[in-house]
Amino acid sequence: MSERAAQFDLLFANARLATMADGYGIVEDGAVAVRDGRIAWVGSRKEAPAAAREHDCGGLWLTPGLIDCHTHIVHAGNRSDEWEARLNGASYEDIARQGGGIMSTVRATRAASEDELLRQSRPRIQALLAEGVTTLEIKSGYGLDLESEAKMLRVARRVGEVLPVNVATTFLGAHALPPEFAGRPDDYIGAICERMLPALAQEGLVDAVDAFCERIGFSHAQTARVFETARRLQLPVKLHAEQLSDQGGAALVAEYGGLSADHLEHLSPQGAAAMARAGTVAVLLPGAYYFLRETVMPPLPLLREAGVPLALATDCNPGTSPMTSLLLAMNMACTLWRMTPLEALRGCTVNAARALGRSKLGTLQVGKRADLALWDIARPADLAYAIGANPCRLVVNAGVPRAPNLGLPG
Ligand code: DI6
Ligand code: FE
Repeated sequence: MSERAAQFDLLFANARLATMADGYGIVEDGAVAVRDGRIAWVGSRKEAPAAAREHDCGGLWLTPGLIDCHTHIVHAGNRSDEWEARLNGASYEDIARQGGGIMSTVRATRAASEDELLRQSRPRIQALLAEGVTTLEIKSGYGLDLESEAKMLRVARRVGEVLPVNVATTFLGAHALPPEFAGRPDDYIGAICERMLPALAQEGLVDAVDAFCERIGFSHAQTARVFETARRLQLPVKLHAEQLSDQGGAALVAEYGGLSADHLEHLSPQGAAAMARAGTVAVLLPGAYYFLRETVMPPLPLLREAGVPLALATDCNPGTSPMTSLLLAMNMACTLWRMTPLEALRGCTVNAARALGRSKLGTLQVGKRADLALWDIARPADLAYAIGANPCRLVVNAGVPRAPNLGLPG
């Protein structure tokens, strides 16, 4: 081995690169060298350095690993029973009277042990990982008491230990009002601010803080109280904002320098302007839009005009987006909303990294974490174009290659 060879651990050679550094950032006949889990060199194969080992990419397309920046993927049970009942004519009231909806997921999640929660969540997460996802955000919000929220967040941390994925946790205690606080939402917000969030932050379980700011969730003023606590604990914030109505949530989260405002179907021009000024990312969630048969689209022309970075995510949850495919989210965003395939791919790479505040992720550039995905496609637009195909052939987590299906049968 020459002296130069020792400089790099592994060279991914003979690949077509979509670096996503600028636009698609295409490098035909490219190569990526890795050292200590980080990208150490990117360029044309002809100039590629020697490395201790070399992986021949066979002329396939290499992109940054995909990032799902908004999920509720750790939860117990599902709600296909309610969904079927509704399709057979049951009303929301019938279902609510039977204790259905979000509270049925809260009951199932509270009743599950950590092991059981992990066991049920694992196949959903593996489905994402099989499609090239290397970073995943996971929210709490189906526990709604200190012990159960801690359990969800510990399981989220364990996901990052037992599976090859980088996990960002988000505390979403202000997701729904737990039955113990019926009729007393301000008291529940008090419990979040005085007891729950400080304790969970102390245990190192919280990377960011979220809330559901909506008529059926928490008010602007209640959300602001949660954000004040987050600021005191030096935790970044994000928000489920303007999903069903305009509550001024986007401007509120921007005021707190928020990482992202998510959903945004009912965003106002003022909200978009505030996001642009603060650098708050718009995380769009086509799975929920589709599953709820929404008709008001997120205002893409407004967001583009204002210069707000656009990200996409699955919103994987049992009530409004039982979806475990980020590639499908890309297709839906292009088909339903006329996002471009370039916007969709940037939305699941560089802009999703930004929505998580992770500047070391999301592009193929020197110094970034070597999280990569290798695809058998003709061009990058194919990732958003195909419906139900999985062209992922190899995934790399911090420089370590793995089979997309983790080597599991089937
Ligand atoms: N917005 C949603 O669409 C989901 N949560 C949220 O804040 C719904 C979650 C559920 O129904 O379980
Ligand atoms: Fe959500």
